[in-house]
Formats: sequence, C-alpha cells, structure tokens
Amino acid sequence: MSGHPVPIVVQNKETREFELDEEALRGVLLRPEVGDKPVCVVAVAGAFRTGKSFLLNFLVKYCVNEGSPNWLGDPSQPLDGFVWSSGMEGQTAGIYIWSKPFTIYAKSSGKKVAVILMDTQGTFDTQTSLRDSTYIFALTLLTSSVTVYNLMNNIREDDLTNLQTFSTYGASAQKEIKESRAFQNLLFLVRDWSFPRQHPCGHEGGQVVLEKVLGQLGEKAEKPMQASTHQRLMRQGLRQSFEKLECYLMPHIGLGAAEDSNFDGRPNQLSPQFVEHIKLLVPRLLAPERLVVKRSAARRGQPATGEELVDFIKTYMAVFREGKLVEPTSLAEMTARVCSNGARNIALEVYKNAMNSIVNPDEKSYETTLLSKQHLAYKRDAVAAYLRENQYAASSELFPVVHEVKEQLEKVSECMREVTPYATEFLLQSKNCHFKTYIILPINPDYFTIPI
Ligand SMILES: Nc1nc2c(ncn2[C@@H]2O[C@H](COP(=O)(O)OP(=O)(O)OP(=O)(O)O)[C@@H](O)[C@H]2O)c(=O)[nH]1
Ligand SMILES: [Mg+2]
Repeated sequence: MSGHPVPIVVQNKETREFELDEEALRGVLLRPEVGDKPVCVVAVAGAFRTGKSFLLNFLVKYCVNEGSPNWLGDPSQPLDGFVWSSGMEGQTAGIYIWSKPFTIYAKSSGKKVAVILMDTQGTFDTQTSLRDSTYIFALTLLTSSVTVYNLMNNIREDDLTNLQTFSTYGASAQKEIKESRAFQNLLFLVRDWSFPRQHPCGHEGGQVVLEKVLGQLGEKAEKPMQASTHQRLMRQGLRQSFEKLECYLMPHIGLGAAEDSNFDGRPNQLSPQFVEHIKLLVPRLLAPERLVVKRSAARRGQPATGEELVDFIKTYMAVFREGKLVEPTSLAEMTARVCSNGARNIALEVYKNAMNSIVNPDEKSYETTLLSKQHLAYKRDAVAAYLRENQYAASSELFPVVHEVKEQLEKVSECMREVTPYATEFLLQSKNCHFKTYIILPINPDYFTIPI
C-alpha cells in the first residue's frame, strides 16, 4: 500500500479539546509533489459505524492505481488503508488524511491537482457529544472541496437537521473571519439504500430522491406536504449553504460480507451490485474530469494551495477554540437560531424590496422626511413578516436569539434618522448585538442593500 493514514486533528484525552498536529499536517500538505498545485480535498463524514473508512479505502485504491480500468485490483486481496473494523465501538477518532497526496491531471483546468483524502470521526457515537460531532463535521465542511455525507438506508429528517446544525456552526466561523462563501460540494451517500424498487441505486436515482427530500415541502412538489416554516427554511438554508448538492444510492455490501466475522474487505466477498456501484461511484469523485478543487476565500475563489489549506485548518480551529461562536448546546436551540435567522432574512427582504420600490434610479437625492415616513411603515411590515415566519418568536426566554433579531430590525429605524441626501453608509454596532448592520443608500437602487 502506497501511504498510510496520518492523524492531523486529535482529541486531548484530558481536556477533551481537539488539537491540531501541525507538523503532521505540514508533512503531507507541503510535500514537493503538492507544491503550488491546486488541492482537491475529498472527505467522508457522517454517523459512526457506517462504513466511512471502508469506503475511503476504495478511493485510495483508485488513486494508487491511477484510475486504470482495473483499479480495483486483485479481488481476493483484503481492503486496507484507513483503519476500519467491524464491531460496535467507534473506530476513527479526530481527523486523518492519507499521507500521500495523489497528483491527478485535471482535464477541466488542464492543470495537475493534488488530491487529499480525509477520514473523520463518526458523529454521535456513544463517546461523542453533539459539540464534538459538530466540531468535526463543521471543520470537514470548511476544509474540503467535496464532503461525502454518509447515511444509512435513507435521507431522514434528522439527517437534514444534523447537517443544518453542522453547517450553521461552520458558517458562523466563516463569518467570524469575514468569509461569506458557501461550502463547496456535498454528496449524500445513502448506504444500504432501502427502496431500490422505487428508485434504483446509483446517481440518477439519488438525484430524484434528493429532489424529493429537499423539494417535497417546497413549491416544486406535486403535492406539497404540510410544511412547517422551520422545515421550509431548513431546506432553503441547506440549498443556499452548498454550491452543489448531489446524492448517490448504494446497495448493501451483501449478507456474506456483513455476517462473516472474518470479513477483511476483499472485493470477492462483497455483493456484485455493491462492487458495480463502487466502480461507478469512486470515479464520480476522483476522475480527472470531475475533480473539484478547493477554493481560497482570501484570493477571491482562486484554487487553494497546500500551504493555504494548512492556514485554513489553523484559522478555523483557532476560531472554534476562541469559543466566540454560538455553542451548539442543543439541536433545538440551534434550530431556533437558524429558523430565526431565516425569518430575519425574509423580513429584511420585505423591507429592502419595499424601500427599493420608492428609490428612483434617476434621482440623486431623496427627501429625508419621505424616506423616514416610508421606513416606519415598511419596518412595521418587516417586523410582522418576521413574527409570521418565525415559529419561535413567542418563546423569547427560551430562545434569546428572537429578541436579538427583533432588536436588529428596530435598530434600522435609528439608522434611518441619519439618512443624508447622497450615497450614505451607516455602520451600526450595538453592544448587545453580535451582528453589524449596514444600510447603504446609493444612487443605484441595485446597491440598496442591508446585509446583516
Ligand atoms: N451494512 C453495511 N456495512 C458496511 C458498509 N460498508 C462497510 N460496512 C461495514 O461497516 C463496518 C464499519 O466500517 P468502518 O469503515 O470502520 O465504519 P466507520 O463509519 O468508519 O466507523 P467509525 O470510524 O467508527 O465512525 C465494517 O464492519 C464494514 O464491513 C455498507 O455499505 N453497508
Ligand atoms: Mg472510521
């Protein structure tokens, strides 16, 4: 086997904090074969004991054999590489990467790309708290260009809720370092897909299932289900959080493999359907024409290098460590926060559209009194929209975020008092608020924005 797994994020047994082994990370990412090539990071994350490390070893095989037609190799050879095991105890702890970056000539860009394979600690094992699960998953989303979200049997509502929790936490770290890009690609990988008669295994079936799951509560559904605001906003948020969402449905590995206590991963013990789909799935992630390079936020989306990836990981871990982010203390609180934020965005959209409608692009000045008057009316509409859209608005003691958000909307009016005739920018920083509020009233209404 060419290479071995290297632990780069390790949990300190005493403090329970995750720590970066920077030397180990640099030892891989600063190798001469990486140089200043763009990097592609393919990570597998998701619930514990669901075959993540097992799958990654097929990705290693594909890279080692350079995607040759016979890349799966001798079917009687055991599967090794990232440590995997049967049994019920969680196996992978922290984050590992493969010691050897693989150089692949990416057809789309005509450049060589260094591929990094990443294995992660399973979420929600008996030893892993919500906090740790969120930490690992969010860090994975932030640092990979493709995250495989490994699921069992189906895509359930709680899989979406968990993903929302993890991505919200990751996004708040992006905000903290003034990065506002969405995460890159996410592939829902459903293992042991339960309904192959209804939707056949593979990518096409997966896309249909994903559309159903993400769309069934939205406008696209033929018969929209009774959707709570939270469910709609969660789906909307997930779509907006990723550049690309895909799904692949995998068949079961076969009872022979699953029930044999001596199973060592050799392909000839796996079901032929599983092997067939492994041969289709792996090139979907790693074939030269499909590689997705990690992009650097600091350089306006240019491909990131190994050196930059080291910096990302260090920066994000530092942001997490500083503890300024909202602790994901409970899923309910997190959900309330996301729901409130979604409702806030809707409310601000209501306000922005209404104000845009009265700003004349040819006018170079605005009547302050007119704007203030309209502002008061539109602010009322926005607050009403916020309360209507937010199912948590009533329980403010339970979810203080509601209070914060309402306060922000109120603050808009304070800013408006200072409106001047020309392009104006206000910066509001409330002591009690985590967010900055800008109001920009330029000549062109397209720029009339209120990002919060
Ligand atoms: N049913 C089923 N079992 C699988 C599949 N792939 C692998 N396994 C089995 O799942 C068990 C766990 O595999 P691992 O790769 O160690 O799982 P993991 O998700 O990395 O586990 P943690 O690192 O503990 O989170 C092994 O016994 C594999 O044989 C699959 O697609 N379906
Ligand atoms: Mg594992």
